[in-house]
Amino acid sequence: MFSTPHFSECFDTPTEEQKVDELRARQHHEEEIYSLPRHEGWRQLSLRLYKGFWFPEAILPGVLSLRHHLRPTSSDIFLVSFPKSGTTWLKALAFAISTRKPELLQSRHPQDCSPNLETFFAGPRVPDLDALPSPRQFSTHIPYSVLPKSVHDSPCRIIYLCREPKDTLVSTYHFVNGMQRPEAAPQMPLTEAVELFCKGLTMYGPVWEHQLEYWQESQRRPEKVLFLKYEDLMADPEAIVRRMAEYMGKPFSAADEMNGMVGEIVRFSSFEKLSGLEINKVGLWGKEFDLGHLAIKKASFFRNGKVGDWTEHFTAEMAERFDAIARDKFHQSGLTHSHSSV
Ligand code: PAP
Repeated sequence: MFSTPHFSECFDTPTEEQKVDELRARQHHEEEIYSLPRHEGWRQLSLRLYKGFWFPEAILPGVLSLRHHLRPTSSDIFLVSFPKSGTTWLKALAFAISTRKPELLQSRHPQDCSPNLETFFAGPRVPDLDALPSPRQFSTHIPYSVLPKSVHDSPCRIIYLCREPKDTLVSTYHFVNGMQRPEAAPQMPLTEAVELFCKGLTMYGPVWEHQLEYWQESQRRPEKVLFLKYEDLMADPEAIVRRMAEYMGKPFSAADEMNGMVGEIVRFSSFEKLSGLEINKVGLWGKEFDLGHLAIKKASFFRNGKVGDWTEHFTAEMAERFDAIARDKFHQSGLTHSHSSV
């Protein structure tokens, strides 16, 4: 039985000894982070290059910490995506599939249904994940090659949601320009966002390598990685929800089918439904993780939720630039993006 995770229970009051150990580990991580190449684009958002990918500097302590501390169990499910690829949707669906209570999404922001691991670990305390009820669902944006070996080696499962990078860029562009902090940073023009994104200089970028790593692992070990596409989810949500449920070890029973459970999960997780709820419209998200400077508006996880919105923003040259990179990077991998041509 899946019960509600209480993230606060993962942070007991530390002993003096724990405090000293955590402080030492933190200082050690900071030294390592400050030695990494740095870039400041995207409205002064500081990025660091770690193992071939650009991580937000504020999150990197969490990445280093969880690489050290994370001990997955075989029943854990990791919901993984490149930022702005539909993580919120994936979390809502996975939560509703697990609980079989999609109506609970009316009183809970989907981002609060499963902790983002690197954010969870980025604060001053190391969370005790054993306090979370099993089966646990986590989310992360960490590339496959940067996940700890414990995740690679464990029978835990990964669901990866991939989105057409042009739509991901447009979503990122609006998200970053909508951020309240840093207050002084000017709005960013789209041309500059495209330039940085194509060079991989974006949160967890480059997107193409990110997607390719999970794609290749899903081909090698389909039991380990279920590779889904935002566009397929939009085209036939019920079919994808059934695949997810099977993969999560929670297939729908004849009674579920009779009761219209699949349709209810799709309906309660839909953009239209979620974006209209007060709980998803008002207030800031992220405050509880002691990362106040990263707190973002809850509403900013819902913009318009469309496939192909890039056609409203891109010139033909921008689109060709993206498509040329995809052709080059995905060459002979079998990975393609649907709905990608102008
Ligand atoms: P994150 O990476 O910060 O967690 P994420 O949820 O991946 O954010 O990205 C938000 C995008 O998913 C937004 O896309 P857009 O800017 O192109 O509109 C958001 O609208 C979209 N999204 C959120 N919820 C849903 C949903 N239920 N169905 C479809 N798209 C959704």
